[in-house]
Amino acid sequence: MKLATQDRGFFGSTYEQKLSKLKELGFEGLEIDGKSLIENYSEIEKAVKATGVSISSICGGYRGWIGDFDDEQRKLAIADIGEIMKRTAEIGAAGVIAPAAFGIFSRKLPPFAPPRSAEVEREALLDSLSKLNDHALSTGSALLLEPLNRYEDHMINKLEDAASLIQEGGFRGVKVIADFFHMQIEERDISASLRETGSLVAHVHLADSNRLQPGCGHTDFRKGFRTLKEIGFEGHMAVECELAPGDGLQAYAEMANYLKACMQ
Ligand code: LER
Ligand code: MN
Repeated sequence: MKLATQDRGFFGSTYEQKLSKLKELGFEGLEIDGKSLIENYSEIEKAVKATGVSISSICGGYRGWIGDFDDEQRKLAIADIGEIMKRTAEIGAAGVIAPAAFGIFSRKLPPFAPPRSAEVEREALLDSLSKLNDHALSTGSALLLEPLNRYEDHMINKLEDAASLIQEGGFRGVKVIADFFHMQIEERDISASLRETGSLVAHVHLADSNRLQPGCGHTDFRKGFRTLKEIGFEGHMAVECELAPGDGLQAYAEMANYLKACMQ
């Protein structure tokens, strides 16, 4: 298992500066968005070669959502992610992360009932996943399907929701990303859910229970990491969190020490 993080302004302004700073802090990968990957591809490729730090994964940087209510927006998401996947495979990242949607509807907030039936939503998701599975297989990349908590999405909240869609479609190019922040809200037992999802878990997001940096909340990372090891997970775990007030670089140095201790 390797540590990665999403980008921060204080890592530097060029990709070589960013990746060098991450190496110094004890991280092995950087998660970036798809637009940045496409627009800065040759700079990023050079920086990866020069520093030996990888681009772990791609998150965001496309239009619409794969489960968008608006069919035109859903098609844009499929087309954009397909384009991003070509570069994702080339740079050696695990895949492109996509939730069903982010922030378009929550069953826990008024008006409580989404505009489409569960059957229609599932059909739309299966259609998007089938097309993205083809893109993933033809580019050698993967779609990393991300369950989000109930306040951010109403379609895929648990690891088993993502796994069930993948299994129904037999999508070999679609995997699951397990985000500790969402899991501590949605899963009854994080370790049991990780075990059940098994080899479909291809990427991880890290934030503590309050979405601050790991070590600033009450999530049991030691237990979760032990389970990830048991199921043979060897990918990147990318920090995606808010930072408690204070010096950012200092927070990153402490976080790296804390996470490494939890991984032992
Ligand atoms: C949003 O809360 C989140 O976890 C992101 O990774 C969405 O892709
Ligand atoms: Mn996430």
